[in-house]
Amino acid sequence: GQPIRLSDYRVPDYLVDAVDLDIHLHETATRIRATLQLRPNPAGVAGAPLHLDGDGLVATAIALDGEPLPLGIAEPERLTLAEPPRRAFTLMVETLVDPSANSALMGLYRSGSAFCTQCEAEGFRRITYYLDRPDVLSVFTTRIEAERAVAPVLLGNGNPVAAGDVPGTDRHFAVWHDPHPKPSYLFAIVGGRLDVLRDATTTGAGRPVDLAVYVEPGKTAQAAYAMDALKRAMHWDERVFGRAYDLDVFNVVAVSDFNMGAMENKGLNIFNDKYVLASPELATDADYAGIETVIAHEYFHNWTGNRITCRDWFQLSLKEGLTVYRDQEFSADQRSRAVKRIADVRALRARQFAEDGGPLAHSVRPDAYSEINNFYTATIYEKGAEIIRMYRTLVGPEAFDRGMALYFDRYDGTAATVEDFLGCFAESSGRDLSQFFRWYVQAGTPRVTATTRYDAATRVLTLDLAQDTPPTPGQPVKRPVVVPLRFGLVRRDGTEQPVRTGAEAGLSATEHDHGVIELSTPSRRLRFEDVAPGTVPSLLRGFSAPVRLTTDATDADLVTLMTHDEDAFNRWDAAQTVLSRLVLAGLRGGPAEPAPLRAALSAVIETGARDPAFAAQVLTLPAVSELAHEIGRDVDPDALHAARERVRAGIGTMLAPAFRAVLAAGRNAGPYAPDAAGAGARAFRNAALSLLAAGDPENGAALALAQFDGADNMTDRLAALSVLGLVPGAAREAALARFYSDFADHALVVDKWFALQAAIPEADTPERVRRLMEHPAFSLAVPNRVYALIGGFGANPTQFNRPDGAGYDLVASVVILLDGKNPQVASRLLGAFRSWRLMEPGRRAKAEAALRRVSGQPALSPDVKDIAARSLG
Ligand code: HT7
Ligand code: ZN
Repeated sequence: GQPIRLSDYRVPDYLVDAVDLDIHLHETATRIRATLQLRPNPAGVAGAPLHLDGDGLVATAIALDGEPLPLGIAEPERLTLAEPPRRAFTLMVETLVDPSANSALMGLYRSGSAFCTQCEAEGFRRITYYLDRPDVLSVFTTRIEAERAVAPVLLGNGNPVAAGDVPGTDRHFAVWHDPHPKPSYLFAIVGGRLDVLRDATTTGAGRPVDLAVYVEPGKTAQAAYAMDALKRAMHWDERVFGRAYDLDVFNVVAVSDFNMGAMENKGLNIFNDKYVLASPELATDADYAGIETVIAHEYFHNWTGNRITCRDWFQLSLKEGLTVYRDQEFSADQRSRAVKRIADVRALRARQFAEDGGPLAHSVRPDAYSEINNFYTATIYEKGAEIIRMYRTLVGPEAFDRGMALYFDRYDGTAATVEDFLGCFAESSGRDLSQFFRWYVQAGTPRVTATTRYDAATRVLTLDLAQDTPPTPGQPVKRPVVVPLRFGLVRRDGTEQPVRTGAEAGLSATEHDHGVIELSTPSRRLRFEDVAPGTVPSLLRGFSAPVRLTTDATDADLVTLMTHDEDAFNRWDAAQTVLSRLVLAGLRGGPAEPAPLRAALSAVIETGARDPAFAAQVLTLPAVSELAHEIGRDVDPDALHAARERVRAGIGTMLAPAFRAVLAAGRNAGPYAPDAAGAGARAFRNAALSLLAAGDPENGAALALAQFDGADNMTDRLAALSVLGLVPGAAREAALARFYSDFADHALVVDKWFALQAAIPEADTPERVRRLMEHPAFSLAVPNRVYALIGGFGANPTQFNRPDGAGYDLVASVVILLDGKNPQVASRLLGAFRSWRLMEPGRRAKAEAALRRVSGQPALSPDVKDIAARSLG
């Protein structure tokens, strides 16, 4: 269809004051009676026709103020009242839907034996006709009725107000009322046979809140960590942002069929069970961290998304970027702040920079879209979160806190825009933030270059900074953005060189006080006086802006930063830069010996006893996909992967004794606990194991096999299996077979087994993946299975990007096969092609042919059509 444009936004002509829903759940014929209290919007067009959105709906009855209307006014995609009353009126519509036939998992559908809903972005219109747009806020009351045996649990938004049996039948009902006006995308119900883990908390103001996590029967023990994370998130939001919960109950439901991670429906969060269920035997440390993050994220939406929602979907980052920022801060407070930052930046560079540098690049506030479901992206979420972090860096923590408080105060109960949000910080700081707004409207990752010149005679260090943003689709010309560069000067002896303010340095007093250079022009020169020889500027500390920074630092300078920088993020980043330089040098046929890093890496390993999580991050090289973006063109991923493995092998060999000592020391580790300390120690040992195995595969495989056999937790077991995964042979296949037979009953663990095999960098992997698609545990109908096996394969740099095109063909074929059933999952899989233009010409031609095969299919969904077209465009 036609793209939707921000410039076409108009206020709705009608408002809905109240919605009453009466839902009779049935596996194949659920009846929904919706009674809407409507009135003309004084700000809209008087006497305009009323168009309610539908998506594949069938109406069985319609009445206006109690008078029946002809069913002909309802088509599958819309219901029209040509001349609605010019006063408040009541519209009743009855629809009939088949949840069992709903394979797209949008609207009302079945997951296992439960009924559940997913309404964001436009799923409510698959349940009933409605003004399905986020700026229409209404008070919802929902009555749900079902056979008691089919659905003993009946949940809705808000507070429970009534429940009971339907006399003379085997049916029962529950009534839920949500006093907070909300848009339809936050509506939800759940019905089914579910077990529940209960708990309770009290807000600072004394409101008691009943908490519940609903899971498939028999799994409540696996919900304990999610419940714990929920309570911590609730307390944190009160303490840090002053936001308290606002209902009597908070329910979380875990389902196994879900297109994304989770959904923040008011008072009734629905989760992909992957982000709820955990036990030491079945979940890894990364899974636990993911649960903590996603539970917090959905809970935090209660204020950033629900109480204050988005005026339209162009404002999606208003809630998503801000809520990601909040969950990142929460996790940073729960764990190591530096390590959390490193992990977030690694993910940002891998996913968001890749998106921003390819054909799917779009701005954080797009001005047009053809399929909103395709805009739940790393740019909206992660780059959006970086923008929030930059506000804080620029205006300082106090003005940031005042701006947030102003936002909550002023916009509570409304549907807001990113301009509204920015206005709060302009007001709280007294600053003009109009140039800063470019971060929302300009796509692409800005490049910042730093060039230094040191004059030994005058002891003056000159720093020249420059910025530019490469063109992105539809935005050929870019303007300079405001780049906050947190910085310091590190002397060769490790001490911090004091920085002076004043005209000679070119730094403003604010910049000096904040320790932040604001680069808002194409270039800028700074002069630092009385600087000791060998002093290195440390720029972009804490990754203070989402940019690609290139400096003229020598390897020795980087080792200085790696060893001495007071900023842990930059210590890590300096190491990453040296390591990626090594890989790229090896790729060009030059020497790629890690010897110059021996002392610095040894020191990292030594400090690993104190900060193992940080050490593990230093010992993990940039991913092939990240290195590919650094190279920028004509990439041969086989050669790149091989060069990266050679560097890993070199480090593994050079530091083998130290790594063996790390492994030996870990043998006495106590019982498993999913806390930051335990997770850090395991990450460190497993990084050591992985590098040892890179240096000496035979010995590494033996060590990995021993760890695989002896592990008492999934983290160590899976880490060992992935090391084995890189060593072809019978031992690997036997371990894989044993892993499957031990965990065949645990679908989320079987997903790890699928993903691990899909990641094997060997020529027969496509064949293996095709075979696994026939495995009884695989199903194209379950998003988690598809993401694990096909999504996992799409992230395999050498096999997805095979020179013969077989990898591209495999993913393209699955996309085509899946599109008719679940367009959202199909279009996410197609995202694997986001970096195809980086490849050398042979691969590029194969990728393009596969994309053309997809785009040439008849009857494609809007989701896949949009991604295919933009990928080729
Ligand atoms: N706000 C939620 C988005 C979401 C979603 C969007 C489209 C299709 C299915 C979906 N499930 C969840 C998730 C979040 O950011 O919290
Ligand atoms: Zn979200």
